[in-house]
Amino acid sequence: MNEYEALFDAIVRGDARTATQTVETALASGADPERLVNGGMIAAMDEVGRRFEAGAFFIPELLIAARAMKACLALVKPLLTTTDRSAAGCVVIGTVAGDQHDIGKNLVAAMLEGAGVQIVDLGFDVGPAQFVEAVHAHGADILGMSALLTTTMPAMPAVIEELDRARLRASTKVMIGGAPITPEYARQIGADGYAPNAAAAVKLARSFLKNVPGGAAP
Ligand code: B1M
Repeated sequence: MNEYEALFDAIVRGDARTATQTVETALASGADPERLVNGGMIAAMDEVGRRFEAGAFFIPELLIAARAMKACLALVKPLLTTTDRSAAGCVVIGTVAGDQHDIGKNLVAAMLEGAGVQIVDLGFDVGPAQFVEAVHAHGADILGMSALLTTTMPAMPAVIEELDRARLRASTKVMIGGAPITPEYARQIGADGYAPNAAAAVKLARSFLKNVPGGAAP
């Protein structure tokens, strides 16, 4: 079993100790942190989701797998730095109201931070007022929302409406993501962009920050 398979296996089993040891050993022998995330960790969470859907896993298995994933993510987070750190700007980010899934959002936040962006992470189950107050308080350039449940997707347009009411819509780019989100949905609710994964989220944020004074170079 190679290091990616070992990591995949440990996370699916919810064995945080083996998973973190595998990450530490792999990093010490020069493994690419992004490959560990994409090749081992995310693939493992997808498998956990499949087993949950098939009725083979229940909430406790989801929780212990998520705990193992988070412990591994904490180890690679400081290493998720892009070589180009010129994307100055501020992003307020959170998972929308009613939704507790924060692993993907944390990954996006870590990658953005690694790209030199200031991150205000509001956590999960974040309501419209909290998002908008944070944008106002930090003078954020971008508001980022994550949703993993089809039932919490409608919380996204509610945040955009609140931003509009606070007269902050024109000065704030809105980017969204999460497993059930599509580019069509982003267009439909009037978001400025959608990213399917953390690397694409960094690209999208950089494209928005091009026009910010002191932001990413064109
Ligand atoms: Co839940 N869950 N869960 N869960 N869970 C899913 C999402 C589900 C698809 C599982 C399934 O049935 N196959 C399903 C949703 C079905 C649907 O809505 N159609 C589901 C369900 C049903 C539920 C509950 C309702 C179960 C129940 O109680 N009966 C419940 C809801 C609780 C709530 O939120 N109110 C629930 C609970 C949980 C746990 C708490 C146990 C745990 C979350 C722990 C945590 O996050 N702290 C959990 C988990 C772990 C999952 C799965 C297995 C894994 C999610 C994950 O972390 N993926 C998930 C199945 C799956 O997705 N395969 C599932 C890895 C992560 C890196 O990917 O989050 O997609 P992802 O993020 C990606 C991209 O989407 C993108 O970039 C990230 C990195 O590449 N992205 C963005 C994300 N946010 C972005 C923002 C951006 C840009 C890109 O810009 C701002």
